[in-house]
Amino acid sequence: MSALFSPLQLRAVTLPNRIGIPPMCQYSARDGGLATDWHLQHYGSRAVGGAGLVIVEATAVLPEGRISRGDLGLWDDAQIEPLARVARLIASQGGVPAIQIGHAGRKASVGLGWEAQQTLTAEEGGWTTVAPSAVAFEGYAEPRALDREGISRVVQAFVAAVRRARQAGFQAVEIHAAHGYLLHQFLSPLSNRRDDDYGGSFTNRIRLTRKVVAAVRAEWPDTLPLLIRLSATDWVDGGWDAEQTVELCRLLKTDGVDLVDVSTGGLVASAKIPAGPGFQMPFATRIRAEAGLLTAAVGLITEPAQAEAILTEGHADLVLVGREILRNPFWPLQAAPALGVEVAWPKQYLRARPSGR
Ligand code: FNR
Ligand code: 531
Repeated sequence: MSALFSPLQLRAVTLPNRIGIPPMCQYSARDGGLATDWHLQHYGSRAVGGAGLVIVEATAVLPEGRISRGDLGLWDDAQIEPLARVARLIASQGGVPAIQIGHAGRKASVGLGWEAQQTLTAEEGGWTTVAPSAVAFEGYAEPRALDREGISRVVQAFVAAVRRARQAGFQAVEIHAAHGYLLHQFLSPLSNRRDDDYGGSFTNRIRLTRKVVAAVRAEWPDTLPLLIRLSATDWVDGGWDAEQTVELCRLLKTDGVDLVDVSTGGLVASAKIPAGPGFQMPFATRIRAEAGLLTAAVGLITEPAQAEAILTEGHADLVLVGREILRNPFWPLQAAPALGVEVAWPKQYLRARPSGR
């Protein structure tokens, strides 16, 4: 057997293998956050392709928390059934359906991924963004600092969103606290200039993330796993860094987080990120070793042997393969024989199996 094709137990949920698809915005929602046929084919084909965990893209807990007008949402009950179709299709193919929920904060209200990435004016359909402080992301509009009522509204919106995610049939939920979005904006001293108990010290800057985790954990069934995605570093001196990430993860373990999905960056547009094969993996290694939490490694993982080694060398418990699976939805089915493993093919496609059977 290979490590990559061994199951992973997360509370009452069993991933059939260690290959996950990380959340990747499709900017294809209609009418204010509703999933479409695009999402059905996009996620369905990749579930057919054999990924053990399929994490649906960043889904906004509030309309103003969307990155763009094309973002999915879970702020309204009408959004449940279109997403339930996606979750059912993923599960029907043997994959575990998960969804990432988040709030874009000061990085909200921009164009679709292939359009201009700057804050849209009201005439362009944009809105006033919010953040811990009135500090703009480079090149974006200045956000409004959230007051305590606004913070409480965000926490409650995460709770309502995971309740809807459960109704939609998702078996895991991932809190988006990475990539320079709202929760990360509170974590980093570069964006969080507050002088109340949500800003300044490490304890204050992690307060909102821990509040959201605690509230979501209390709402999400105890039998189901809770994941969080963190940016382990801002890649900027004086920013959020690996030491603070490890310290936060030690606390998140006590808060009931089951696995940390370890990314980096997104807070500072001009940060110099040393991207390369597995470049974020060392952070997953550290969290796994020093915080005693399961981790997912992600970032330019494209080869079966590379993915297998990440697991066998103890760097992470799950490997997330993003753009490579955009290019090739069937990457997992093709990775198996490369590692000497026989995996079940969809019956409809058996005659296409490489062995020609
Ligand atoms: C992403 N990524 C991303 N990350 C996240 O936390 N939520 C999201 O919704 C998205 N959306 C998204 C869209 C697209 C088109 C891309 C390419 C990426 C980041 C993604 O999950 C992953 O961390 C990176 O792509 C690095 O992994 P790969 O692609 O090198 O395997
Ligand atoms: C790509 C990205 C990856 C890592 C750091 C910063 C940015 N992003 C992230 C996405 C949106 C589109 C591309 C999200 O996290 C929602």
